[in-house]
Amino acid sequence: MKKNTVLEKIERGEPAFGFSLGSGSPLIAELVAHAGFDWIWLDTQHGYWDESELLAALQVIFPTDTTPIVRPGSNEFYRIGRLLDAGAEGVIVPMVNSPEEAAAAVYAARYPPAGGRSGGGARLSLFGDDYFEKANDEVLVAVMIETTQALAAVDEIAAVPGVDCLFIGPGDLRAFLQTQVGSAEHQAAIARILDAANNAGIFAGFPCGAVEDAIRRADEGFKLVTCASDISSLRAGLTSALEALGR
Ligand code: 3PY
Ligand code: MG
Repeated sequence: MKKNTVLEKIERGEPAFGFSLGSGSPLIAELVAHAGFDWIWLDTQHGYWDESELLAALQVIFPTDTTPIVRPGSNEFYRIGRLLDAGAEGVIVPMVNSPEEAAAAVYAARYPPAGGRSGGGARLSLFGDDYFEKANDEVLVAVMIETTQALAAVDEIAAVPGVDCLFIGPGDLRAFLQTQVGSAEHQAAIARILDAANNAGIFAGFPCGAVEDAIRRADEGFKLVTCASDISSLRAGLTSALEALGR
């Protein structure tokens, strides 16, 4: 089976730097996939992907060395299975608030006996004849810790077998904590989640909007980080062009 190069990198102790896509454009996915990031985050929770655009994006990412990881809109069994059947090499499941919800995400993403994922999906033959034997080791399962409920149960969530990564949702965490990004409380929550992942022998992830933040988070020990997004890059380009025009 095609190796998950993000997992390989993280197993070597290195961070994997990604780029987030929400615009729903396979063209942009193709350009980013050839640019040289370790992974692409295709966000179907807050991004604008429909099913056929997402499939087209996974098809153009496939021949590159970039690993596609998809955020489903919800922690839903058939949704997660469909994303993996389409060729996602991992899922980042939003709003996972309890060990039971983490176990449900694992159940959807892993074949028996580790889970209950249903077998099927024509594209999977492209990954190799041994896909069904190897997929449980190669598919990355990240659960998002982004509520006070999840924070209170973070050690139990981290201990759920089959969870690879605790992925922080800093924006939602800020809202649930009723605080500001960067406040002492926000920072303590982030540190608490990183510790929980490390103590459980798994890794943690962080979505960053700027490459300097991604490098800082990687230095702190986060392994699965994004550096920027299509929308933020477009906005930055627009702002600098307009500034140059004096507008
Ligand atoms: C959050 O900050 O809540 C996220 O989900 C980031 O994508
Ligand atoms: Mg969120």
